[in-house]
Amino acid sequence: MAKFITMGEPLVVFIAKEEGYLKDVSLFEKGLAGAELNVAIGLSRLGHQVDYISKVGADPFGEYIKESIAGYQISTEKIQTMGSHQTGFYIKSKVASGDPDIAYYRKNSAASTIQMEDIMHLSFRGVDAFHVTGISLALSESILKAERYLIKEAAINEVPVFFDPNLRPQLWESEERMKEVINEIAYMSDYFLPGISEAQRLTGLKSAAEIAQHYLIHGTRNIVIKLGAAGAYFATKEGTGTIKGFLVREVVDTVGAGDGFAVGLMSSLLEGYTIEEAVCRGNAIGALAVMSEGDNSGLPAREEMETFMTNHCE
Ligand code: KDG
Repeated sequence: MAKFITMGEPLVVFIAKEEGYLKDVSLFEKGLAGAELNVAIGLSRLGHQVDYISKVGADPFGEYIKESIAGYQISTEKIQTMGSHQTGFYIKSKVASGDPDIAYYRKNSAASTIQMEDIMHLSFRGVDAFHVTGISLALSESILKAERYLIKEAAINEVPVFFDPNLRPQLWESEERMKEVINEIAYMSDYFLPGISEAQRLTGLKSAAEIAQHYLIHGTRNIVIKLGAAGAYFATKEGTGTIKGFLVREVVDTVGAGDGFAVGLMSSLLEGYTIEEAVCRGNAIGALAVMSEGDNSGLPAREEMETFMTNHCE
């Protein structure tokens, strides 16, 4: 089994139990969230080892997060607890279709204070892949600096960097800054994993093929563009292709689908499968993720994933 590193902000999410504007909802269910944490949970469910680097506040949300993470057999050794800052959370609406509304309560959170001193000692020896998302890059200048350092260290140690832009404009000071930083990291990554509308926003280009060319020319080693229900398009040095998506019975909640895709793609590649097979597994776990309400509750154990995938890949 492979060993992964990821770093980011764990959040508590309160999921609305009734449809309507968030201001009107009175019943919420508590859950665990955070893009990098979702990925860590997904990889761990498939039997892989993950080092999750973060910080939480010395508060009930921080305790809940650490206890839940330990319950997923993910080590909490690299999660610092700090008294000076709080744990972030967010609330999410319930919708009949489309993406839910969200409201963040995370400014100056404990995780946003991650800095060079917290990660400088980290070793990539024995690590098989480093996972990065655009959410952590947006949290503060100090975490951005730390992520840049780790990406360079990963490259020195020949550890592939998987980068999901996870565009969250609310977290950036401006659209320009968001595009500038995300593209800078995309050009440095081994696998860049944008959704098609994210990639269009980042480049101003339209088709997946044009977008892929743009990134490959600028230094991105491989790119996989998520096309929603249509599957995903990939471009590597060896070639390009589109892998069809899976049939989804009912879209319950789209949040976390991209994380599911990353889990499928990364785990499969690291297990030695081809890019076509890996994109197929990405599509499968993305589909499973949208059929459940929680940000990571749809991420499958290996047997469930294999059952779902049987007879579905082409
Ligand atoms: O990718 C899913 C995440 O968006 C969700 O779990 C919450 O990390 C989160 C965020 O910042 O939106």
